[in-house]
Amino acid sequence: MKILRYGSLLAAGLIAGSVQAETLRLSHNVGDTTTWHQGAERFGKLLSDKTDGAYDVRVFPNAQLSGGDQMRQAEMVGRGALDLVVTSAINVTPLVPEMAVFSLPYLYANYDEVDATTQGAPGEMLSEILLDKGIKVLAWGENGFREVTNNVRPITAPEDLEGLNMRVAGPMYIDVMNALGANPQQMQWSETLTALQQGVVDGQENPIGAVIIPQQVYEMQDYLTAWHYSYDPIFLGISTEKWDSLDAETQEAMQEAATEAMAYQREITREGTEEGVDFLREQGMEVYEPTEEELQAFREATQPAFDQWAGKVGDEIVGAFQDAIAEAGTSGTN
Ligand code: X2X
Repeated sequence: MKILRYGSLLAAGLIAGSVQAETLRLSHNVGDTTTWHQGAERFGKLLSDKTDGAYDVRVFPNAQLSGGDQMRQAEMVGRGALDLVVTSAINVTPLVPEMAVFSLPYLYANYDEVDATTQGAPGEMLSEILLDKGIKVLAWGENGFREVTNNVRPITAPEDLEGLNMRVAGPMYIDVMNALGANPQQMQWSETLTALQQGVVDGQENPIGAVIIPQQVYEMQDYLTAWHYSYDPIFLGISTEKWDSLDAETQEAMQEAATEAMAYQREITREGTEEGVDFLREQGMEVYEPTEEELQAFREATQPAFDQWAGKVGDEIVGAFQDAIAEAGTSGTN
């Protein structure tokens, strides 16, 4: 049915000599070497294949379409000014504070726990809220566990962060860094590499596979601590205005393309992260992997920020996440 329909559309267009794919614009806020970008490109390819070329997705990196403002993308998609977005949860917290739930410090211990929420009912709760804001979440992907890097000293305990100038992405991380005694500064990702290079800030925190390696953060940072302090999912979303204008078959093709593309994106991100620590060491970074006791010290130090943000998210959502996490158990690997 689907093939027939697009096939006949295509044939009609060919006869008329006017086959015009509809172009959809997709915005994301990291560079074109990242797994975010690869996931977005894969989505475009799959959508085009599944609709016999009726749709063409143009991927714009580095938040170009929102004037370099990574937090504005979600709001723009919400009001239909952008068709599609790939962004991470933390970027949506100014619009939807509940999105901070995923990134609460030390909420997750491993990927099994992550998947029990992003790929399950708890993730749906957030999708529902986003739908009310005009954003339909098609699928969840992965930015990853955010690891801290800096140029001053190895970080093995909360005290080591004292006085470091740290670039952070969003409001919750300001509170987390303050709890740890650092001097946080909110900055666009697109401006961060230059800021690190010029020593405007001492450090930053981002996931290894999705961002640190593809964006060559190791070229400008000496120390990394794999403290897994906060998880950050990404999602592929479409404006509800655009979604509602599509017929059921196109919606189905798009949903399939998104699900497959984000599964691929999660896979390559996890692979990149797993191989990443060795790679970073080869590049000359000093990588520190904290012991369980050391992690506990970071967990305790960040507890006030957890409590404060759990309050903003609300008991119902935090409880649903914690229940799903408890059920997933702690037997997985990180
Ligand atoms: O800005 C960041 O640090 C990034 C790329 O991880 C996010 O989009 C939150």
